[in-house]
Amino acid sequence: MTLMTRRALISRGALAGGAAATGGMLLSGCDRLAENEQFRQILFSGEKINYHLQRLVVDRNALAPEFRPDQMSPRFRTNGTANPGTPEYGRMVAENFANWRLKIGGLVTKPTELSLPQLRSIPARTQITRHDCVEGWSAIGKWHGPTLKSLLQLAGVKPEARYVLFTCADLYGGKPYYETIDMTDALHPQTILAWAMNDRVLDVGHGAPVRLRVERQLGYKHAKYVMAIDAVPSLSGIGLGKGGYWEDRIDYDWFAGI
Ligand SMILES: Nc1nc2c(c(=O)[nH]1)N[C@H]1C(S)=C(S)[C@@H](COP(=O)(O)O)O[C@H]1N2
Ligand SMILES: [Mo]
Repeated sequence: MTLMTRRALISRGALAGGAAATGGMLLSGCDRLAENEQFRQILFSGEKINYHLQRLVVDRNALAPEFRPDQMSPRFRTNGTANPGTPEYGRMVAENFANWRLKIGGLVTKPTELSLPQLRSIPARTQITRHDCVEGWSAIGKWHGPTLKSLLQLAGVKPEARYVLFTCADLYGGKPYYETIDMTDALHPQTILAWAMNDRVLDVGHGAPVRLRVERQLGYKHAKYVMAIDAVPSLSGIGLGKGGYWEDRIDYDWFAGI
């Protein structure tokens, strides 16, 4: 719904700007629109209103549907980065992530680093959920890992924290992929750092060694290859300030609630 509305707005804006409204419009139109700061502001303020409206009418703590094992998709495709491909990541894979550490920092009283065995020893949740990508595909998979809430508590998240930032191992234009979620989603019982998928250790394609599952949000919010988790007071100063790689880049909604 929201995305369609915003796409409709985007295409109208592109037409007004004289851009061709066909085929590659979305990207080329958006690049042009990104230069039109006033138009960006209008879109962004609309998104803020939409976010607050959704918060009023939607129970943000409601659970996403969970499925039975026989409903799992026989194939779960990968999307976006399927291998970060950097020398650093290549080394981590070769070492079976023995020297990988998950850094939990920002607005916390005890900045924490967890090895993979440590992360795997934390009580975990298992959930079979549907992943919905904004590009129009869905898949049902089984995910297993500790809740983000338990990790934030471990590090002593401070009350001033309003968002959680995920920094990933894969680079886009030389910089790590990043995403943010608010505290409602961060503390949601189905928001987990998954280290296993479909009863196997998470593979490289789906974000090894850990990836976020934030089940009330669209696919691009589910950061793969998570290296660092930071509790932050606001979104300003992160990337271009809209809270995520795609949000900054092609105006995807920051709030991608489903
Ligand atoms: N680090 C990172 N996380 C990412 C992406 C990415 O490119 N890099 N793509 C996102 C998108 S658009 C989707 S739909 C899902 C795809 O997850 P999958 O590859 O496990 O299907 O990961 C999301 N998380
Ligand atoms: Mo996606």
